[in-house]
Amino acid sequence: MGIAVIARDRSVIAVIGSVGMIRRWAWAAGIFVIVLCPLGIAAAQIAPKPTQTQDARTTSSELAHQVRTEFLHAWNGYKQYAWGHDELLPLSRGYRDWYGTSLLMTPVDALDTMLLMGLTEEAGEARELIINQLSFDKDIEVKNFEITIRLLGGLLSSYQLTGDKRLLALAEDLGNRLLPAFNSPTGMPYVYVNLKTRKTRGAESNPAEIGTLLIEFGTLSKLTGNAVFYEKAKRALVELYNRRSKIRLVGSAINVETGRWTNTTSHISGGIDSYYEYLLKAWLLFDDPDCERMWKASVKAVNQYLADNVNGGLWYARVDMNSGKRNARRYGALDAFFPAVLARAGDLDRARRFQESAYKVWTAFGIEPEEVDYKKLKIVEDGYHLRPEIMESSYYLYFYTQDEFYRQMSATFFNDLLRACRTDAGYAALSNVATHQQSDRMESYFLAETMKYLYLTFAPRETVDLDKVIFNTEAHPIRKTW
Ligand code: DMJ
Repeated sequence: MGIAVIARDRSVIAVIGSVGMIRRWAWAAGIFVIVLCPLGIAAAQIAPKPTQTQDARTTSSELAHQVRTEFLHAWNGYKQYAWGHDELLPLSRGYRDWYGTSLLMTPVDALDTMLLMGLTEEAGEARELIINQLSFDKDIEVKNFEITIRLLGGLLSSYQLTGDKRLLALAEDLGNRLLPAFNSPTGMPYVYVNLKTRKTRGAESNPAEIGTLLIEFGTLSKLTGNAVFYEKAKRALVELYNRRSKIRLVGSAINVETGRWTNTTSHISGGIDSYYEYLLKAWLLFDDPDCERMWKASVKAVNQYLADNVNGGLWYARVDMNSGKRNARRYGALDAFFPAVLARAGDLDRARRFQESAYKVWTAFGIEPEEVDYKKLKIVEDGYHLRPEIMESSYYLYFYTQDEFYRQMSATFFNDLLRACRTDAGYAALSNVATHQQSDRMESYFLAETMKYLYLTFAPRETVDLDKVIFNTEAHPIRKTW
């Protein structure tokens, strides 16, 4: 399938006319423009905003339509081969359940994407499946972090979008079952908790798993009126922040019982990444002044000690949290979340520069490897796990700059995904970006995040107003209704 590429030519940008034009464009593209409302989805109240020519509009509406079609292709694969299970196996056409029994990871993760895309029938089917089949009364030991960002986040956002109280009831039940994870001597959560027996395990954790809970637990408090969820997740975040080094950095592993760091390497990559994201977003979502203070001090330290200018590009290195001494020059696919966070915080200059570095990695290899040495531009880990972060950042940058360059980037990402990862049943990760060898995995975040951020980049700006909605780290949109 051929994808048109939008030229980077700001001179073609012109103010266009009326609300009616945008509506007609959206309608022709099969896009259902929706506005996130306190509870439920309202018909669009479209402000006359976009500044595009007819050509750019047509191209982006076509791309939005194609992304939606490809989302459906993957969802239909799930329906056909994995219905009722956690994940589709896109090569063997089977399914995978994370814990031997299903928690409906894919339907819960994908539901709000369907709602945003206007896939009403599919959303209805997924919602019924969730209401009828999802039970957390299971004797399984789950990862607190993953279940929080994917399931708790997904249930809360879908509740806000539909107003279906049964989704909130499921979220509250899940929240109560996860709460014992916080019962450590420091208040920082254990990695695992049994949903039935409430037994916990795993004292060795990291900043991402400890510090990426407040958006979901905090929202649960606001929506149920039970403050305990907010208090526990906030305490965990503060306890972690309080253990920062003298130069205000955190390490990559910490023991939640002793409170001691067991790995002092600092970076913005997997294992730390979304801790920073939640400091910023919890401040914005809850107007929490402690989070504001912690975010500002942390991002300053990251930009002071980790930022690394190499060959004219901005990168973020790995350094020792105590000395600031550089350990390695690595860029990972997960690091690509950072331009989005910087853009949301208003630092468009660093956001643009770091995204250009990320794009350079993607285009150097035709698709993004899991990890590279950015000085030598050499692969360290050669898989691609259908990750969304680089698309997330081009979406934020497009939203805040309206620079067509970012739509062009996202068109490249989409085109490369089609070329390398599409299978007859869905989309597959790659075990090797050079050979395009596919592996039998389609993580639920592919439908929750990767396809959502691609779609939103090409859909009308009003589909989601980034100034009013906070996406959790799994791309579940949360709206401040309190
Ligand atoms: C997702 O589950 C979340 O985005 C998380 O923050 C990081 N890992 C995956 C996507 O790569």
